[in-house]
Amino acid sequence: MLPKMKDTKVYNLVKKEEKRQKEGIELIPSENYASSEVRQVLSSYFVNKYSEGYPKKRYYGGNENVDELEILCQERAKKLFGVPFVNVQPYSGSPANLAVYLATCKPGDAIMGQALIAGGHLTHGHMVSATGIFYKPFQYSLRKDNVYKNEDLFDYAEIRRLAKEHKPKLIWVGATAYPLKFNYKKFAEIADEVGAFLAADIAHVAGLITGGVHPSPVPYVHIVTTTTHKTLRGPRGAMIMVTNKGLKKDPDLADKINKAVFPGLQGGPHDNTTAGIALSLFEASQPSFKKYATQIVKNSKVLAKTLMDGGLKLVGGGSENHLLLVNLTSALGAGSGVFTQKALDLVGLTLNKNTVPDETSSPFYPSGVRLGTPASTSRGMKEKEMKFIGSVILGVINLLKPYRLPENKFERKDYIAKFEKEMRANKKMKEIHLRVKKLALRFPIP
Ligand code: DSN
Repeated sequence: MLPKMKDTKVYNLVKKEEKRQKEGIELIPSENYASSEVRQVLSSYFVNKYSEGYPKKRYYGGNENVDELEILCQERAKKLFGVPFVNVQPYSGSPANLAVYLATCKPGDAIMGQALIAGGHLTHGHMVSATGIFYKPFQYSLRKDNVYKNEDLFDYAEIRRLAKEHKPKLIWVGATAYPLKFNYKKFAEIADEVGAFLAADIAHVAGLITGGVHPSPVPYVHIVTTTTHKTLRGPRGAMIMVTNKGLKKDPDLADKINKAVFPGLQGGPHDNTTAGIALSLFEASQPSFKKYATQIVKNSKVLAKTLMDGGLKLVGGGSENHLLLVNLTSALGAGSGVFTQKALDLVGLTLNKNTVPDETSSPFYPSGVRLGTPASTSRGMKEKEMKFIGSVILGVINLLKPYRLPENKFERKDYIAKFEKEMRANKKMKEIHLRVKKLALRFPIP
């Protein structure tokens, strides 16, 4: 409980956000609820400390407790993921990934990663990211023939061709919008053939890996990066791991990663976050976490089936992890992700509009939505609730049938404002919202 504060403005915003989270259902697949213990250590006295450097090698005094904490956090991460080295200081996923470039490449070197539009991440070489500005990206996409089948969606022949042609120093495997399991071995064969470092960005699936329901990239890749706040359910932060294979390729790799994080990119680590990560790694090593990870996938599969039975088209023909990517083009037309996101927000279901691999619209007006089950599963929701959520989504989408994204770009803003006004006034939407709120309140957040 937050005590009353003199600064009523910040206090009221915190309370409003608390109400929003409690009364709605979070379906953004990269979000989750950290435990109340994790939130408590985030506001512990560790928030006050400066600790540039690494354990036993700091630039400031008074770090005896921080040293012990960071070593504890490292040991837990190494054990949980089965790696010989970890850096737990990156502020979040993007700086962690940039540190990997600093450690393995020189500016201008060729790199490869999954294109953003095909479900990759900005930091895997998108042109607007520092990773696309300072390095030379060659991005791979998904198979061109059919991305709606429940089959591995990567075109390995094409990835191999690109790798052989451009000889990248670094190849990324990992995504932010990919609903199936990764075949890390196949990526490793390609990286090894061209002598590239292979880095797995497991931010989305880290909790599924530690929970034993998603394959681990550790035997196949040289480097692993992850955020700590997605399926892993910790505070907002990140880690970079080096595997035995990575140390074999370059015995100095761990040292290079450390130097890239500090002093290469960052200043003092956020010690309160290190405390939160250490605590969440403890939580993730408990048997209950395996059950949690198993339930995330069960829920995702039920939600996927409910939506597909209702006529929606899902990338990957369903879901094998925590995430679903829906193409709304046949249901609502190209560019309809924005209507779906806004309407579902109004009934208390939060998800995000997203491009689909065969996108015909634009990233700002994409034709899909991305949703997932990590947060709702943390609240204790199971298959029954997923069927309900799926039916709500189908019901809301049905109400959106009369709306189409105007072809004329200049008409879009006014059209969407009018759409929102009509949706807010819609009686059925109000009824659905009440039902969602009733369900949400039955499943408290930590
Ligand atoms: N923003 C994250 C996501 O939603 O997947 C990726 O950084």
